[in-house]
Amino acid sequence: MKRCRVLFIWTDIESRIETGVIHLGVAYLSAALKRAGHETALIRVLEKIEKNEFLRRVADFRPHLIAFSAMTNQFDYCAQLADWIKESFDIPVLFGGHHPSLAPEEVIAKKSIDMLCRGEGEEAIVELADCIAEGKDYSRAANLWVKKNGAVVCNEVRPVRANLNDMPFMDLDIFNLNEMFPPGAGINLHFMSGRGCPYNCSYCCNPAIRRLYHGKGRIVRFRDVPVAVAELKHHLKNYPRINYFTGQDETFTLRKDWAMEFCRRYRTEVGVPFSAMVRLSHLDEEVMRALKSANCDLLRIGVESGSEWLREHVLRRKMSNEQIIKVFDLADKIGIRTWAFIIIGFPHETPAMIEETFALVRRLRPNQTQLAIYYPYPGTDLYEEAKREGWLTGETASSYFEKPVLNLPTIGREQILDYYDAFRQELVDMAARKEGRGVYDFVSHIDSAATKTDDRRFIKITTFFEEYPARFWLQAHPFSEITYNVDLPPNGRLVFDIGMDPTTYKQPGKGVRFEIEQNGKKIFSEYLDPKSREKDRGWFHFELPLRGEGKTQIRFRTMPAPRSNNHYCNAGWGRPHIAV
Ligand code: B12
Ligand code: SF4
Repeated sequence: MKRCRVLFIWTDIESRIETGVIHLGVAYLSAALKRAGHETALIRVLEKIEKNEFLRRVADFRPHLIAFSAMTNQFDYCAQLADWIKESFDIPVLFGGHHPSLAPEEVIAKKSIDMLCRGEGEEAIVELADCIAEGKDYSRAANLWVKKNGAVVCNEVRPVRANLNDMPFMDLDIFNLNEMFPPGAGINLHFMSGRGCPYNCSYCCNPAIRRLYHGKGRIVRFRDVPVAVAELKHHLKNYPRINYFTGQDETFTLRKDWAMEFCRRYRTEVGVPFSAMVRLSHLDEEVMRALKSANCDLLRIGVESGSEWLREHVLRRKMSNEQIIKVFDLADKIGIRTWAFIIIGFPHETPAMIEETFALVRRLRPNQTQLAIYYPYPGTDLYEEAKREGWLTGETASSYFEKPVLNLPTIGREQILDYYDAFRQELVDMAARKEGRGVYDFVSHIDSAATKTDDRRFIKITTFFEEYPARFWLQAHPFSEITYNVDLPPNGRLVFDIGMDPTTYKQPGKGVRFEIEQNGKKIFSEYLDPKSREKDRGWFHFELPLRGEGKTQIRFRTMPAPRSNNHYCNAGWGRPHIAV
């Protein structure tokens, strides 16, 4: 059989995700395609890309099929890339992922999108690639919506794949992990052991996906523990630099017997630290102790709101604040770090409810908190309500950290943003204190700093999993200048790392000069050129004594090497903070 060359495209524009993250969907789809004898490659777009550069990369692979994976927030940008492709090449363009699955009419209406896949895509994309390779008609392939002769053929999804045990393990080679993570650094690998969730939270896509598969089998599935563990061992063997696993199953402990068995096996057969996402109602002391003994050092827990009324009546998550506090306290007692997911700006939410959320988080004292602004995802119950009530504005956002997109009668958009900005800073300071990271965390005060960049350049905060725990970094695309006015404690030390985004190492250009001034006087200057000097690859740690106390100005500056093409030149200040 002939081979089909499938080129995946995954964009991640301004969604503030960690650099060292893989796409599990693409990893499994690529594995399924390779097992069927096809070829795959991936273009990962992390910042807006120039048209010619993008088209050159597409042409390099000579694909027979272009496969976009698109979540709602990234869809507009993906659609633009699809337009560019169609202007230059005659290659079929397929969209898959949550947005095409749950908003298929909107997606298929785009002129440059030839077809979409709803739901899980392994079988569908293999069938499609087989047909393309053999020159056969694929318009009747289950899960696909295909444009044909001016109409759209809408095929049903195929039955749920009941047995996850025989799926091939993720294809990690497609991501170039060794380039994503700088030499010498560990790799944090994301994994998932099962699929589906039985709950009905009104803001989440899982119930909508379950509805898509109504009558097609049970959507909640777990792989057998030996298989799930075997996959992790397999990756560990191929990538010995893996020193952390991040669990992405949303309800890892849903089946207690499964979780207990996983912990037992993981402890003896894998052992490297890992984190798990868990639903509060499935966390008792026994499970938590088992997780701890298996080397789970972080539990990521959905709290969402501090208002019991909102949780029960709007979010459909009936649990008491007391129950939540008990779980976080227990984690503290057992010695597992905690991460709380929080969202503000929900329909029906009032300022008083947001205050309740903040009060609860202050009480929980999580090690990390992810604060998001509610975004309505098509197909979810809350989205449908917002649509019915006329709260949708038609605006979109490239991430759920950007801005509210609903006009709600209970709270204004500006007010949500004010709460968001104020609390985000408090949260990073709270985390810094709990994790012992000094007295002033520059990352948390970025909004009050004066920043300066020029035209296409930016300063943003990202988390970067070069090693665990994740480092926050101020990512700057030179030239950049960030000026803080700090109330300096006596004997303060400035603690920070410098480095460049490893994904830029192989790109054209040169290095970056990093400078720091205290009250206008240069106290630090260092040049890194990891593109041409191996020894400059990685993160470099510094601690500088700061003179004086009280009102002090600290300025961080990054500058590209003069006269060099430094389009790819992201420089980072790794977790700068003041310690005493
Ligand atoms: C892990 C995870 C992440 C990770 C990894 C993201 C990634 N791109 O893989 C991180 C933390 C980085 C993340 C970030 C975001 N996430 Co997220 N994330 C998840 C989570 C918990 C699991 C996803 C997963 O790995 N599933 C397992 C794999 C195997 O499934 P899959 O990726 O869905 O892929 C399957 C199918 O969708 C399909 N498929 C997917 N792509 C394609 C492409 C083609 C061509 C085909 C044929 C099929 C296909 O086939 C795959 C295999 O069966 C889900 C919740 C969930 N249960 O799905 C939320 C979820 C996907 N995330 C969500 C969101 C909103 C985001 C962000 C936009 C948030 C933000 N910052 O604003 C970003 C976007 C990042 C990005 N640009 O990709 C939403 C998506 C909603 C929507 N309608 O788009 C979800 C559903 C959570 C929710 N709110 O309900 N996320
Ligand atoms: S929010 Fe969590 S528990 Fe609720 S439906 Fe989604 S995945 Fe399940």
